[in-house]
Amino acid sequence: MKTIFSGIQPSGILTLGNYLGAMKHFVPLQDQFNCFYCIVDQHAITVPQEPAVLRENIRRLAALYLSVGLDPNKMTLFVQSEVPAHAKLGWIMLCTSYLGELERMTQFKDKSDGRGESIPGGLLAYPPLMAADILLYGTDFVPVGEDQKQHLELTRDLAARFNNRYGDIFTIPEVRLPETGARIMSLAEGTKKMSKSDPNQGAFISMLDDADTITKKIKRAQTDSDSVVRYDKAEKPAVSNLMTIYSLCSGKSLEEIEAMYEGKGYGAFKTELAEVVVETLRPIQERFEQLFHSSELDDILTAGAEKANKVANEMLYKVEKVMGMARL
Ligand code: ATP
Ligand code: LTN
Repeated sequence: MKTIFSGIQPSGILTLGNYLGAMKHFVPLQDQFNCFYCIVDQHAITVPQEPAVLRENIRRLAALYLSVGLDPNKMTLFVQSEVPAHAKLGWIMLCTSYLGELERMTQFKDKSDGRGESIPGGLLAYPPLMAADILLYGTDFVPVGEDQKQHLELTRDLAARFNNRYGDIFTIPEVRLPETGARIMSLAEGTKKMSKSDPNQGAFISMLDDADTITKKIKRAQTDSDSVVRYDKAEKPAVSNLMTIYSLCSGKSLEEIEAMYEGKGYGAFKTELAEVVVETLRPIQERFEQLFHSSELDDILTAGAEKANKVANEMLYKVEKVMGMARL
């Protein structure tokens, strides 16, 4: 059976972009693959986090993973910092990387922009840690949104570089992007990615927003002045983004949506879009409420870490052995 690995940062409450671009796709995979899904808290601390908030976000993310339909009997869910092999292989991968290739990463450039002399070193070291996450499990496929494609390419380069030097240790992983929804845009700016750490709360829909908030955010979402519900990514990025969200939440095609709102303007479109989004998130939010405070959640994470530690430690040992670090 082939192996899947993916991670999400507990750096805020997940957005509809995280759901449509990543999490939603994790669910059917659990029936066909050996899946590892990770709460990457060590990635989240590459920018400052408030301890109480981080703790809550880790738990929230764990509950959300399960609320969308991931089943602990079918996949392994765990917290990155509970599996020390990640940090250890992360260091080795950092030592395998070149400064030039790390500095070229778009996410590094975006997140370090405006920080002057105070760019956290972790932002630069982030992709080698991500490579370690993936390589520890002999991963074949990594389902992610489009923004992570570059990190996946680096992961492949690092794995190949290591294998060239030390022998065939790592599986070279492949990225799996969703056909649509790989890049859901901000509600405030149709050309910018929807991001959970956006300081403008109106720019994203959180998976835990209530119906009222969702409706308000969608009503205020950016559109354009021609009032035509038509999909045109270049000319009408904001409306096209809302249509993509509509399509992914309702199962209707973009053509059907265009036909439904022909001559009706944005008002009716936005009202019904809000309903479709609320209905998509409602069952997830109901399950979330039950899980968040349950001890079952702790048991699942404990069992997940145990299983992940076993697999990861085996790989780490192999790596350290070929490098001359493990005692024989
Ligand atoms: P942050 O804002 O803290 O950088 P993020 O919202 O980009 O976080 P991550 O935790 O880094 O979220 O990403 C989790 C997964 O969601 C990744 O697979 C990522 O590619 C995907 N993802 C994030 N934002 C979007 C988006 N706007 N559209 C589609 N997929 C997305
Ligand atoms: N870099 C990713 C989160 C992430 C990840 C991973 C995704 C960390 N480790 C391993 C896939 C596989 C992000 O910022 N979205």
